[in-house]
Amino acid sequence: MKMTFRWFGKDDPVTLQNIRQIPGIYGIVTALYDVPVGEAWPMESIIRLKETIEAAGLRIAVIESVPVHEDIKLGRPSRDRLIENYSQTIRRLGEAGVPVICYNFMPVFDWTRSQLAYTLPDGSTTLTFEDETISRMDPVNGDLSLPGWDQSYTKEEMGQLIDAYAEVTEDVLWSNLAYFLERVIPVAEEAGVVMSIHPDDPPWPIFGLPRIVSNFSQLKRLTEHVDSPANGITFCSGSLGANEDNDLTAIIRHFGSQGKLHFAHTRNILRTGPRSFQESSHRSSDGSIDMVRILEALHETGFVGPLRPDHGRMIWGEQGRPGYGLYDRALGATYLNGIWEAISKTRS
Ligand code: DNO
Repeated sequence: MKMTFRWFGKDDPVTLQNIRQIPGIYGIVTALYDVPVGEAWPMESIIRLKETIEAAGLRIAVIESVPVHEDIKLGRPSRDRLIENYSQTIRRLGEAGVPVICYNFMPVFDWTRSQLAYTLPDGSTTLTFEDETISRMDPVNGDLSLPGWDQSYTKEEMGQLIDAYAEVTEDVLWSNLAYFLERVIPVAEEAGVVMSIHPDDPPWPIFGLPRIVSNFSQLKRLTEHVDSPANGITFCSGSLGANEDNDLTAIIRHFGSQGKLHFAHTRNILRTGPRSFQESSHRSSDGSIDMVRILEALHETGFVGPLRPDHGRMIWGEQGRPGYGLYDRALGATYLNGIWEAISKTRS
């Protein structure tokens, strides 16, 4: 396992120097944030990013994400040109030595929460998801705040996109994903990069939009559709773990033993009711997920890929990007490194 840390580029209040001082950090998980979705990433910008990170004594371990344009998910005629641009980005990232690309196939919304700063009893704040609140929200006319990810469209465009998905059933979305994979996976193979799909967060449909990457059988179906080590998954304990029917260690063992688990997000959540959860600290006893079991399963499958702590609470008065402050994620990295060291020394 290689411990990594997400960095949102030069505008991130968390600096590369901050990250380098966290014990045991191997590399950075990052992206280019100024390229419009759908365009090929310029080689010079990729090289500049790489040099910036290497100058800080670190390396790019994963690109998270190269976003998939909505027209590809919708299966619109422009998808062929957009997939060609995507393929160009894959080739360039391969050329720059990037080993893993993380992406998702969630219509319109990437990760979504009902509250971004819910106050816990200890005074820290955290992200929460409550189904009841979400189902009352109107994403276009209401005050839904969208965390972390690129807000590249206006509310009006969002409304039009949501309407466009009225025709897109799960089956249609699935065939659009299949179409995408059939074209980009051979490119990734040739470029020496692995594609690593991130599961839906949360792992169920929201706002009436279909979601098809939420459980074991869906992950299995998509990885088998183009059966290649380059067509793998990002295991995310917090996303998949929000549904208690997902057997997390079975998922790790299955994809890990096939060499298709390329990246791990290991965070904890506390399930608070049906389709509802709070993000807790990484510590097992603060949430519903047993981190020791997760890391043991990864260790057993011989996982050597990148892993990162994921969303942290806001603690010690830190202000910043929801879920992506420095302190609680750094505690998470240290905790996870400690568990890994203990497992490594007690088993071999
Ligand atoms: C949330 C992240 C996601 C993830 C994308 C991958 O914090 O895990 O935004 O980066 O879904 O494409």
